[in-house]
Amino acid sequence: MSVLTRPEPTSTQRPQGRGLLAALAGIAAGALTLGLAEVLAAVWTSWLGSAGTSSPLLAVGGAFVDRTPPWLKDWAIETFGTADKLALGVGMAITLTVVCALIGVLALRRRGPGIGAFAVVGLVGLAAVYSRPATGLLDLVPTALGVVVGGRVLLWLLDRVAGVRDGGPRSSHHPSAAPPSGSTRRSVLLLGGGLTGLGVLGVVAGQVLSTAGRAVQRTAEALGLPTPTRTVSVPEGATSDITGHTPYLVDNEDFYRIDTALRVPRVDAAGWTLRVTGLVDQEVEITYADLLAEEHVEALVTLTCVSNQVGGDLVGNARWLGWPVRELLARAGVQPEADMVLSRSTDGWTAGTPIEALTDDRDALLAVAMNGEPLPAEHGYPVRLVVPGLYGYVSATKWVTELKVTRFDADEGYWTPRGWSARGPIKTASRIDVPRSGGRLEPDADGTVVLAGVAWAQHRGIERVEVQVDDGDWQEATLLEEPTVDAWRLWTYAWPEATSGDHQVRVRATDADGQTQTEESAAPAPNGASGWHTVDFTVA
Ligand SMILES: Nc1nc2c(c(=O)[nH]1)N[C@H]1C(S)=C(S)[C@@H](COP(=O)(O)O)O[C@H]1N2
Ligand SMILES: [Mo]
Repeated sequence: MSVLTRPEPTSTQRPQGRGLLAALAGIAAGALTLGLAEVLAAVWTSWLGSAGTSSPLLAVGGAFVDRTPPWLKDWAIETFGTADKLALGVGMAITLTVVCALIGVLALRRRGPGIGAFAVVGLVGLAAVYSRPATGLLDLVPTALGVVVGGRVLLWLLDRVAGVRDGGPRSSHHPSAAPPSGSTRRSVLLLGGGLTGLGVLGVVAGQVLSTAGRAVQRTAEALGLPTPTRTVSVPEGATSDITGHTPYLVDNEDFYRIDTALRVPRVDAAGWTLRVTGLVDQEVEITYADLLAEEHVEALVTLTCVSNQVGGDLVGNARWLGWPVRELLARAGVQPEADMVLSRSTDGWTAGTPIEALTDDRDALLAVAMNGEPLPAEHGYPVRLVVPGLYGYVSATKWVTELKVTRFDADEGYWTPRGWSARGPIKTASRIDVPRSGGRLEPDADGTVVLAGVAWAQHRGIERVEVQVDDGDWQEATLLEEPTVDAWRLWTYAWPEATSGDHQVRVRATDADGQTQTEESAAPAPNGASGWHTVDFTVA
């Protein structure tokens, strides 16, 4: 296309190429805003020790997570599994890029509304930061500075874009066509790209600085773990050596992780305290050293997430070391009208646990160690709750700092107003590990094929597991040893005279109260999935 055949651009009719440059200007301004804010926020939290969230990215993400409806949460966990946080990050990056690009284009045409839109996005970020738990006015500084600098950069870049004459790269071959302002498409591209890169670098640096900044777990290492007054061991007969069969104890590195924390809280045990408040005779506050001085016990407890789908892997078993919660509650003196404990973590998340589950004789623990190691940061260092028999969302508070003794009609845990039941006893469930869906099994010399899996009905125990191959009769599986009713139980089933070809297998468990899992399938919301896990496979 030739410059000569086109009308001279007027103030309302600009050359097309400028739109793209303006979009780039918007993206660069947005990236710089975030880069600056994230670096400042990292410094803010580690130097000033702010307990709040000053990072605009974390704040917006956190505010979004807090408002996620149950169906979206289910879908995200089903689609992305424990990579749901990464997916959220990618989604946010795409959205922000598009919004900033549009703002750039708008600002090129109409300066006032464009800058206004930029300010509005900045205000949304500020509002998100301010809405986070434990956040004060000072936490707004990184984002506010970022927005001011980003806004200026946007104006400055737009001036360069406006100075670019139509004709683009060609003009560089004709000295006479050089733009009077001295900016060329190329120079604006370089500037925009460079500033975007700088901003992205800042965002990355912010994340690195804020996670690497503070060393944790030093206190645990210095103080050492308490020696349990009661230990547990896993009998050999609780685990199988079948390839693909879940191990009785899940390694800390492999243990599922579910929480609303976009960045794992790094809590310094030296400054940690746990307060018991609410309907108690006297408030009690203990330090980490106080806690370690108490008589700890070991317990095997299987945690389960209410979002676990039938056959899913949001379930894991570990050996926990902790002090029974009932001892601490007794010290505070629970008043008779109380029926719930609202436990709160450093990041403001809460769980509402029926008080009986914390005061009866089960091993409800203030846990400090998992499988013989201080709690990993992801699993709640320095201290978390572990309560046999209840889904994690109503019991397993990580980074716990407060136990408020209260009533179900006065308080509710984090997930309750978001569409989940106030009470969450774990439903009896069973899963097939071998074969995997679509898997292929080799029969042994006498034509037997071995199936294997796991079943759980925490605090009740597993009495029976049955499998059904194709349309055959239900057959009883062999149950491995069950050292405690608070943890899952592994099972195996040797299918004799397996015929080669395609098959389907289903599993169902019966708990020690005699209740068999229902076939009726239910989604995780509001109180846990139900149905029989079914797997298609082939026998060679
Ligand atoms: N502070 C905090 N604790 C929390 C959560 C959370 O979002 N924040 N999620 C709970 C849920 S829903 C589950 S299933 C368990 C998971 O514990 P894990 O990540 O150690 O497996 O932690 C519970 N404790
Ligand atoms: Mo959960």
